[in-house]
Amino acid sequence: MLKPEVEDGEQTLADPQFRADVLAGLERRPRAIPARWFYDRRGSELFEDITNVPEYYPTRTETAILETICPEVADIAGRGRAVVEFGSGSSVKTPLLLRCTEPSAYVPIDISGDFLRDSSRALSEAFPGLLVLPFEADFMRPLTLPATIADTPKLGFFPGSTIGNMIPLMAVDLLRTMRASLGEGAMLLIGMDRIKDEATLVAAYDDAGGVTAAFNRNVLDRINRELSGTIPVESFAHEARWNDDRARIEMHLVATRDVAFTVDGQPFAMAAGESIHTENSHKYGSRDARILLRSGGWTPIREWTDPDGLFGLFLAEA
Ligand code: AVJ
Repeated sequence: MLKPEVEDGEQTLADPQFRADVLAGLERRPRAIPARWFYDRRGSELFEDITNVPEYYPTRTETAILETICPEVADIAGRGRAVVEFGSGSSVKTPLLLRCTEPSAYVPIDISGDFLRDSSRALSEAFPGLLVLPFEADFMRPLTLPATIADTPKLGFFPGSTIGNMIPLMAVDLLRTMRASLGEGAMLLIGMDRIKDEATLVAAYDDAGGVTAAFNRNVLDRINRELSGTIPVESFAHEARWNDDRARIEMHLVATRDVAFTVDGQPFAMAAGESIHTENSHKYGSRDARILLRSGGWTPIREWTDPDGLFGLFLAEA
C-alpha cells in the first residue's frame, strides 16, 4: 500500500483556510483565532463535555425550555413544515423539536460532511418515516434548498446561542441570509443566551473542572498537529472575561511567560501576559434580542425563558 494507514476520520491534510486564519490571526494585534477552528474531533468531544459541566447552564436550560414549549411552537407554526437546522444538530434538542412539530422533512445544514452524515444516520433511525435531507454547505452564505421541499413552508432552527459567536454586524447578516434561504412564509426558532450577573457568566466559561480550559487550549494542540506548530501549550492559561461594553464573554489564551514558536515554519514571539483571543459569546437581553431579530428581517412573535430568566428562545416570522 502506498498510502499510509490512518484511522477513520483522522485529519491528515491541513485545511488551507485553517492555515490562513491561524497565520493571519497570530500576525494581527490583538492576536485572534476564529472560534470555528475549535471543532475538530477532540474539540467537538470537549464541547459535548462542556454542556455537561454544572457551571455551563445554556444547554440544559435551553433543552428544558424547548421541552416545555415545543407544543406551543407546533401550534403557532403548524405541523408539516420542513425543519431546516443551521448546524448538524444536537442529539437531544433536534429529536425534541421533530417529535412535536411533525415536519414533512428535516434538513440539517453543516459545513462538515462527516458530522452531517453521522447525525443524519442517527436521526433517520430514530424517525423512520422522516425525509432527512442532509445539506453540506456554509450556512453563512445564501443557499438554495432541495427542490423537493421548494413549496413547503420552512421552520428554521438555530439553537445553542450559536448566533452569540458572531459580532452583531455578522449576526444581522446571517439572519438576513437565513431569511433569504428559507423563503416566503418561513419561521425561525432561535436561542440566545441572556445577559446576567458576571460571576455566573464567567463561571460558565471557566468551570472548576477545567473542561473549558482544555477546550480552549485544544486549538493550540490542533495547530501543533495540523500546521506543524511548536507552541508550548502548557505555557498558555485559559481566561474567560466579561466585556461589559460589548455584552460578551471573551475567551483568551494568555502566555504565562515569554514564548517563541513556529507555525508552518513561520516564527512568532509573544511576551508574558499577551493573549490570543479565541472566542466571543455575545449575550442578549430580551429587548436586545428583538432588535437583533428585526434588524435581520425577522418579526419576533413569541419569547420563552426558564424560571430564572437565564436563556431566551424566540419564535420569529419572516
Ligand atoms: C456553542 C458557541 C454557543 O458560546 O456558549 C462554550 C461555545 N465556548 N464554552 C458558547 C462555548 C465555551 C458555545 N457556543
